[in-house]
Amino acid sequence: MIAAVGIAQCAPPPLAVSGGIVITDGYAFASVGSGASAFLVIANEGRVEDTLVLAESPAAEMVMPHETVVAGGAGRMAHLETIPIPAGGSIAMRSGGLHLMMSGVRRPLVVGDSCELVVTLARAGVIRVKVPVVGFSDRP
Ligand SMILES: [Cu+2]
Repeated sequence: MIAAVGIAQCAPPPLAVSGGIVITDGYAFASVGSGASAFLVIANEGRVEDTLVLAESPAAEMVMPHETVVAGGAGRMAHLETIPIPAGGSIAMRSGGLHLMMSGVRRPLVVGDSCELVVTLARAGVIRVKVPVVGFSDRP
């Protein structure tokens, strides 16, 4: 009980706040070959839906929003053109769900590094965040 309250009160500050959009809890996994994946929690505190329309990173040639869909016991990744962020709601990327797939990583992302991500929202515009690079075992 006490621990749960403590965690809630010690939530880290947002990575970015812009145009009603609040980005928290970002990280990227260490790269494997020229690929890596990155995760953000994007909340929309505004009264109208916003939409993630583009993701980029100076660390990679391409960043694509993906969603892992499990069908018949096998995971498959679907490319999403856009990700709606509902008014008053949020989307939480996680391993095995929504994620940002980085390909053509320019130099290896190593645990302890940080990585810049640039997301563009239809309403809030361009938002830059810096996220830590973590190991696979550091996250569920
Ligand atoms: Cu993917």
